[in-house]
Amino acid sequence: MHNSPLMTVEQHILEEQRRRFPRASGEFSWLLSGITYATKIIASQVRRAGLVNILGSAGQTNVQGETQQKLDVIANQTLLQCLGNRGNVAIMASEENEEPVMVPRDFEGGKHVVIFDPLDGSSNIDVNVSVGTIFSILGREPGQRDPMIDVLQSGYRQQAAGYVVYGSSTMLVYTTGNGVHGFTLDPSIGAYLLSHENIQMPPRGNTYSVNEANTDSFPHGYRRFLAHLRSGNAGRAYSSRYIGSLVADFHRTLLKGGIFLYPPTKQYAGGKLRLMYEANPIAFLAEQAGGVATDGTRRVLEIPPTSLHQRTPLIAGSREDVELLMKMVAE
Ligand code: P6P
Repeated sequence: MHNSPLMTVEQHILEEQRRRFPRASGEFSWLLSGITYATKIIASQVRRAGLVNILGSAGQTNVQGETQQKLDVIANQTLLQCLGNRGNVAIMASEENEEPVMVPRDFEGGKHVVIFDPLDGSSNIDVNVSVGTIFSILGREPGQRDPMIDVLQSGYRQQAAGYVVYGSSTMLVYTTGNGVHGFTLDPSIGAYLLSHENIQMPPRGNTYSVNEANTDSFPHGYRRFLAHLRSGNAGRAYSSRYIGSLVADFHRTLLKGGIFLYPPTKQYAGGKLRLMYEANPIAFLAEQAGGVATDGTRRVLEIPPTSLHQRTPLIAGSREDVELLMKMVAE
């Protein structure tokens, strides 16, 4: 039983920054508190989605050509507002915006770029399935230049990354390159409290997570790998778990081990998931928790970005499971 109150995420971020950068000004912590604040607002909207009739599409379509759910729009606007007033964010890039958004007042001096998927898996909202917010924070040298130079940085350059999963509880999971830590929102006090310190992914799991409806169009190595897991000759029995919401599927993989896969398919020959605001943050977390994240052949964090909304295959999970997949894909 804790004899002192659990640590809040803001305290944790501040202490982590001070430990690593003794002269830290706290400005990075201030930036991250913009994300925690925005996600508390989003959580309150998600929790009431069925009650205030904000379900159903906003009648608009986003850059992905998908019908925007009203909550998508609300989540996106909330993040843009909460991050736009931090004073140290120069550029924001969102799944919901075709182009990056420059913060007029801080574009000159801002030292950070924040890239996010405001409400990933939003098509699941109407059926009350967990959805999530995914974010990635990059550094930039202050100064005027093409914002795409600052945005299109490889994943290994991320300063921080994380997600909030709006599930049976609301949980924030983040890393600044010093391990992965989880915080559960206590709605009674509106604070994210440390609940999962230094999350480590088991070296091998017993769950695979993939949309099996696409199996016939997966490259051969993927089909061999999945058949091997199902064969009973994999040394342990595997279960299949797939929610169709990346944050929820990865969160389970992070905590329990196993492997999440979104391979190339007939419809998405280059993969469906987005590199900059889905695969890169997830890959940073996976590696920081002792796991592996690949596009099937190379490390996700080393994929050179060429456009903001580019897609990639994503396989992330326990080291032994992912390395076996990569071996079979290479054969
Ligand atoms: P499929 C949700 O739309 C999403 O972007 C991810 O959250 C999820 O992992 C994936 O797409 C599900 O795609 O083709 O299996 O429905």
